[in-house]
Amino acid sequence: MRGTGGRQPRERSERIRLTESPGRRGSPEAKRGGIFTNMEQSTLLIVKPDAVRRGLTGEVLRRVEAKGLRIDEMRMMRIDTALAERHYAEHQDKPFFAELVGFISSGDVVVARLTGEQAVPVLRTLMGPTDPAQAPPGTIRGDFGTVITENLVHGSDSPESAERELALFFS
Ligand SMILES: Nc1nc2c(ncn2[C@@H]2O[C@H](COP(=O)(O)OP(=O)(O)OP(=O)(O)O)[C@@H](O)[C@H]2O)c(=O)[nH]1
Ligand SMILES: [Mg+2]
Repeated sequence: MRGTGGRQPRERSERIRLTESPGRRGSPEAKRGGIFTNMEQSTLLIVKPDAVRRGLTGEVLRRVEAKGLRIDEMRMMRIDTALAERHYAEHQDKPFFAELVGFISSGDVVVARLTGEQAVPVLRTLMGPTDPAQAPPGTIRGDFGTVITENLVHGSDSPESAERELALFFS
C-alpha cells in the first residue's frame, strides 16, 4: 500500500504539469478537456499600394491562406493622410515618416483581418524583414521587392499593435 500511496500524488502532479505545458495547448486532448483556450489571435494585413499596382494582391492572399491563416474581413480602400499618420504614429519622429505616409496613401490598398494560431508572428514570418533587399527568398518581401518603402505588405508587429490597428480599420 505504501507503494501505491506514493505513486498517486506523483501521477497527479505529472498530469497537471503535462496538461499545462504550452506545447499541448490547442492539442486535441486539450480541446476535449476544455480547460485550455486556444492560441488563435487576429492581425492586420495591408497589401500596400505597390503590391496592388503590380497585381500581387492574389499572390499575397494565396500565401496567407495556404499557410493556414483565415481571412475574416477584407476590403479594398484608399488610406487618407490622417489615417496613415494614425496607423504609423509610432514612426512620427523618424526621418522617413513623410515618405511612408505619402506612399501608403498613394493608391488603393487591401486591408484584411487575419485570424489563426499565432497569426501575428506567422504573418511577420511570411512577410520577411522590413528591407526587401535583405529579405530571404521564400518571403513576400524577399521574393517581390528591392526598395524599403515599397515593401509590399504591412503586418502588425505584436498582439497589442494588432488590436490598435484593427480598431482603426475594422470598427
Ligand atoms: N526609407 C526608409 N523607410 C523605412 C525605414 N525603416 C522602415 N521604413 C519604412 O517604414 C515602414 C514601417 O517600419 P517598421 O514598422 O519598422 O517596419 P515593418 O514593421 O517591417 O513594416 P510595416 O509592416 O509596414 O509596419 C516599413 O515598412 C518601411 O517601409 C528606413 O530606415 N528608411
Ligand atoms: Mg511595423
